[in-house]
Amino acid sequence: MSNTTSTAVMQSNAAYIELEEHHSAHNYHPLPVVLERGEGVFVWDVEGKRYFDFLSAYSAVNQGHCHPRIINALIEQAKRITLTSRAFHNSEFANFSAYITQYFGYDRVLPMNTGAEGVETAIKLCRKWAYQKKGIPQNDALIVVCDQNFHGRTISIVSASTDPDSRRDFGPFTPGFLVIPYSDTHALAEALKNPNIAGFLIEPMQGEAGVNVPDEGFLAEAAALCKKHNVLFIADEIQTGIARTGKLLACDHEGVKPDLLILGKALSGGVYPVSAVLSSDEVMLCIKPGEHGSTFGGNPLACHVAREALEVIKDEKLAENAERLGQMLRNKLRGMNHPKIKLVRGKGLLNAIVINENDGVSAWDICIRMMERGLLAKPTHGNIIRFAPPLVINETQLLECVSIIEASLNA
Ligand code: IF1
Repeated sequence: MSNTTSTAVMQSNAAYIELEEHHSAHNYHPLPVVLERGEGVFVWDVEGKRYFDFLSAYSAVNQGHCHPRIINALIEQAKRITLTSRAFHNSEFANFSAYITQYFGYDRVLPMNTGAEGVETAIKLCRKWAYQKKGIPQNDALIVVCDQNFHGRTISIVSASTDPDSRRDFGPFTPGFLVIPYSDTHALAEALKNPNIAGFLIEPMQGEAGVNVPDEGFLAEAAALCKKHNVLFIADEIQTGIARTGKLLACDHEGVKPDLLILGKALSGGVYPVSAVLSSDEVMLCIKPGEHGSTFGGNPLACHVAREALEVIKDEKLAENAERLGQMLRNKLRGMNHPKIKLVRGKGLLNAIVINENDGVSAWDICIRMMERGLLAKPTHGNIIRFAPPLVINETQLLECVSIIEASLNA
């Protein structure tokens, strides 16, 4: 109670950090900066300092912070109606369903809120299909996943994870997952010999693993193998989708159309939690009324915001911009030939550098230096730094960011 008054007078980053540290769960280790405002590629901290955002809320704000069209859609819809539940129809959901299925070329959509719920939904759809259409015996369906995957934080999803931090002391786990190495056609072909395999769940580029790009041709080969064995190819494009990698979907780089497509994050431009699973009549209609859902899934506010967020992607040609500026970023980073940079990898504007920490200067230290110089990025898996600015970034801004990165490596 007494803190309500103190929040009003506080101003420094340190004061907010201390307050949060005392009262919130310690399930994150953020950079020591407290943000209070955002616009396009920029965010501002509580002391008024401006930064380039090179994380984009893990690719949720692809359209840039507080995009005026998306915020306007939010406000306009908030004044009309926000939530009806799916016990009744709502006009925005009807419009959104028609819009998003046409946008991505699918028969049907199932809306949810968070990415993890989208993945859970895809898993449930895949299992239903396995029993009803493929004829796998009850409770025997298996889903193949990849080593070092990241699909979210629910019990079933961490059951499919290989990351000790995600799993420790969270058991017992959900059965039904089979792990193979990422980007390994041979391992997939071997796994698919098991007739109880129902689906193959994959990130077309692994985010959490430190921006892992699969070998060229792998996605196309994997999709062909799945087709051959009557196994659903399930793409988790929650992070890679919606223009981030230089195409609308990362699967588009290899002309692959997933049987189940999972979207989240940028589906709302980071304005509101919206996720969705897209699929065919054959798969989607396996779930009947009462068998799956969510109070907030498909709510009018979410649907209106998401439709505008998708329109902005097309109108502002953000996939094209990500492709062009991503090439430029990787060229500039590689061109530095910097002893601190072991490797540069990525596609579009989803990139990472692997830091050489031999001199005792860690990736975390470099992120702190970049923060001091006005650029926010976060290390992942120890010595990897992800570079993923909003896709509305322009060439001048990108070059300024390259200078900040270089100065921080040199400092
Ligand atoms: C956290 C990572 C990114 C995702 C893919 C599903 C989800 C995510 C491919 C779940 C979420 C986030 C969540 C965030 C950290 C983050 C992340 F480093 F852990 F891997 F982005 F790179 N599929 N990714 O990337 O979506 O339920 O969170 O909406 O702190 O857990 P969600």
